[in-house]
Amino acid sequence: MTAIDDGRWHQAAIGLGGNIGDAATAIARALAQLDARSDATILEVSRLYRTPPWGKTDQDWFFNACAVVQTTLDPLGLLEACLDVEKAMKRLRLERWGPRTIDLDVLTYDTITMETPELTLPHPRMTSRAFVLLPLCDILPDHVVAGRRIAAWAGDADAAGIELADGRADWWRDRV
Ligand code: PH2
Ligand code: MG
Ligand code: MG
Repeated sequence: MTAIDDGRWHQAAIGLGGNIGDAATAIARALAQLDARSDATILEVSRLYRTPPWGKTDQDWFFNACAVVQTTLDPLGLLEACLDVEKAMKRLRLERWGPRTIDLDVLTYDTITMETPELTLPHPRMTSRAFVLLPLCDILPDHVVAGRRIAAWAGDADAAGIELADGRADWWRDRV
């Protein structure tokens, strides 16, 4: 694994989504749980979006958002922290790409590229998913992934149907 155990702060992007129950509140709580850790701080959160289901289309619409996280964890440590949040929130997932209460995906970590059975960075499908690119473009438009700025990827993405659900800065802080 790519061990970055230097005790210093790194910057990662996380994608969050859900479509069972009150997914907007689930996203807010997941962000608050990550932020409560001493080894991770939420630096910025995108606006909140309502998005049509991607991949498996016969399911409810999702809420989606992205966040920039500052962390001393290494990439696999951050993944574990995300999975811990999903577990603590008793994540319900019925099938791959199907309905779930909460999903946290590590999208980028500094400018690292890595491929392990547990984690591939950048997230291998992020450049084709408008439900990731639009929120990510709110907070990291100039970040380069696979040779292009997020803003460029977002401009090319098929954003059909995607709606703004909450455009307030820090919308998540009063939903917890
Ligand atoms: N997540 C998936 C599959 N499809 N579609 C939308 N709109 N938003 C998601 O977060 C999402 C999805 C698997 O993680
Ligand atoms: Mg996902
Ligand atoms: Mg996931």
